[in-house]
Amino acid sequence: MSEQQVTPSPLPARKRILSGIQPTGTPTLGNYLGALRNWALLQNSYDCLYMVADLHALTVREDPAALRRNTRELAALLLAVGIDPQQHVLFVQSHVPAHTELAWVLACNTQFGELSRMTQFKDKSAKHPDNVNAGLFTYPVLMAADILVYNADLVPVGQDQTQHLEIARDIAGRFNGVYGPTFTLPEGYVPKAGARVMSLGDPSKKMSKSDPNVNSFVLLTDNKDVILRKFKRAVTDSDGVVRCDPAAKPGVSNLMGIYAAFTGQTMEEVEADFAGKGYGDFKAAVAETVADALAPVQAEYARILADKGYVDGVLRTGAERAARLAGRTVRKVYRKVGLLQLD
Ligand code: ATP
Ligand code: LTN
Repeated sequence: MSEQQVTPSPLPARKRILSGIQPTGTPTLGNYLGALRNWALLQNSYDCLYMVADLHALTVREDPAALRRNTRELAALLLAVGIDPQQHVLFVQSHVPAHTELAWVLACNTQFGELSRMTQFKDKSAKHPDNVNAGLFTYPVLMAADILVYNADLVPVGQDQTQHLEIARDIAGRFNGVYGPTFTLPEGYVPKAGARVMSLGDPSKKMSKSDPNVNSFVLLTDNKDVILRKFKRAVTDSDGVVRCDPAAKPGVSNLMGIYAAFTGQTMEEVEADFAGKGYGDFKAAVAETVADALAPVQAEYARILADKGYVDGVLRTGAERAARLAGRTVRKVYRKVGLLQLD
């Protein structure tokens, strides 16, 4: 009897993820719930490229030494939240020149009018009226290049970035229409809970790591005492009932959203658990939950940051792997748009 040779059918190629975070300071609870936590979770189902977006950080004035320090620390923090640099690619944006190379070509295929509609541009130029630079305006083009240069299928981000994703899709679709199929149209992945964590000091604004009011955000590196204090001071209202109503009770609803994002509960379940209890008890419970969830990340962070050589090694390997993938796309795009290539 002859033995039959069974050739295993190849595993279907996994879809690809790309996402980035700016090294403009230590990440907040908003960054964690809106993006970083999902970055870690999605590693089981996708091939992931995660990037520290240092070039994007230059759109606001940064102290050079602080930017350098923040970049390495952010990479360490990404490792601490569970990014696996063996299975996936972790790198720094400026280490892969293909991003800026592609960004120029995409800029020449993006209209002034569509960039003028970006709400982040309007918000950031209002915040820094003395520095409304061209980079702030073309920011979404570089972000589109970050995504398209890897032909990413999925981009996990918080809600504030969905408009930038839309423009990336528009640019990709238009380019494909003019030059033939080139780019994958990326989809956004915005979490159900925690997509838009609001400021603890002003719940009409999103929590942001560059907010000058340090009580408006919880940093991933804040210790338990600080976390308890910040939640205690969080702006709520005077009606004293733990009930979700984002329009009438934005502060309480935001705290409930944070709590639910960690416990996995629905808003109704949170309401039921705190029925008849005051804001003091509720805020303490939110703070405890957050502090307990962050404690293991903080311990890992301290351990990893102590080994600068390890972090830099990860980033060096990551940049090489990313550059190989991205370089291919840039060569293809340069050829398609008619830039002369010598043999
Ligand atoms: P900056 O304050 O410098 O503008 P940021 O805190 O908004 O920074 P980014 O680096 O721009 O942070 O964003 C990293 C990721 O975190 C993005 O996916 C973004 O959508 C997400 N994110 C930022 N803020 C929040 C928030 N308040 N709630 C949920 N997700 C958020
Ligand atoms: N603009 C993003 C950071 C960012 C990004 C990206 C996110 C830069 N490049 C590519 C997703 C994909 C922000 O969070 N402000």
